[in-house]
Amino acid sequence: MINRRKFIKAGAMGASLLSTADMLAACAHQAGESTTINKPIVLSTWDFGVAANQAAWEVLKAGGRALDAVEAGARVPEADLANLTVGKGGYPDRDGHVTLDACIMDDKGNCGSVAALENIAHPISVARMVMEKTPHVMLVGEGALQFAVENGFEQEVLLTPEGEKAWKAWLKEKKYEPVVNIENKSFNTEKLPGNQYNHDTIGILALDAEGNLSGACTTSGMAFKMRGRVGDSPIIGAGLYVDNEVGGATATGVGEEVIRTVGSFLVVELMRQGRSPQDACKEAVERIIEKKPDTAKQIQVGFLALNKNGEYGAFSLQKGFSYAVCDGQKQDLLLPGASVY
Ligand code: SD4
Repeated sequence: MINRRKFIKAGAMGASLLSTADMLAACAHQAGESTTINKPIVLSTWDFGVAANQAAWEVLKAGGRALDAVEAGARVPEADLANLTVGKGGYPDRDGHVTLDACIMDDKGNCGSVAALENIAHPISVARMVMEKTPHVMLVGEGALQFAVENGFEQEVLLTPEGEKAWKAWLKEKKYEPVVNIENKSFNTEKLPGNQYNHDTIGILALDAEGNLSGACTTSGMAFKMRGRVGDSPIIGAGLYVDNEVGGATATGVGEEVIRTVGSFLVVELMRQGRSPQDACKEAVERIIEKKPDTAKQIQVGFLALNKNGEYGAFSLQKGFSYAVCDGQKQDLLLPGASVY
């Protein structure tokens, strides 16, 4: 349950950080009124979140489950060959293999995950099957592939000619250096070796008409990563966390820093203590800066959060992070606050 006293305190202390919706909610709490729940609603990271939200919204507007909505949404960038950082068409690791990471979490605390999965275009659906058909949370590599094939997923080549070309160009210098704001469409990627896209992940959070939350996260990870490297995206608590009593959070950016700070779990726990979604995301970003100030200057990390009332917020290390929101009234692409770097 959201702690009322702390919620009000956060409203008073962090006024400049709060959205109008947060302020109204805080006032309503103060006056002892009940807060109107903004549902159904779906949020997704980055510009491509708009298309993902549209697919998720079809499920939500028909009264469907948040779990089905986030899976449907995540499958959109996974299938999009123009998306170089999620699913089929994702950039390969330094040895030329496209390896995918994904996880999903429902309103009952169930979760499923796959990491370093090859040859399967929809890792989010395999992750859901791990959740629903096995006693486990996570399957990796060969075992994840075996499980997927046994359950009817088709194997296919995920490396596209464009991905191969970029990888070969990257091999000339072999410089593994995450580039800040590479996701930003206005950034001139032509200047980078191998036209290098280093990161972009879809994290998607939904609250359905029944008031239940779910989330999904899927990625091909850092471009040209070391063979076997797994980022935060399939790690429950790092790339994604959902607690149906409180809210959900997801992360994007350099996964190592998100894992080190257990970022999404941290955001949800801060919301449990009464922080607004935006304030919780900001605190998680600040935790990364505190722990690794020098690294923080070089990288991008963004958090996105949704609470049980349908209030949402985001924050990133660097400017350039975007997220999409769809709640029936609006379908917006928003640019959240960023730290001062
Ligand atoms: C990773 N977090 O593998 C992912 C990459 C990402 O925006 O989110 N990029 O570390």
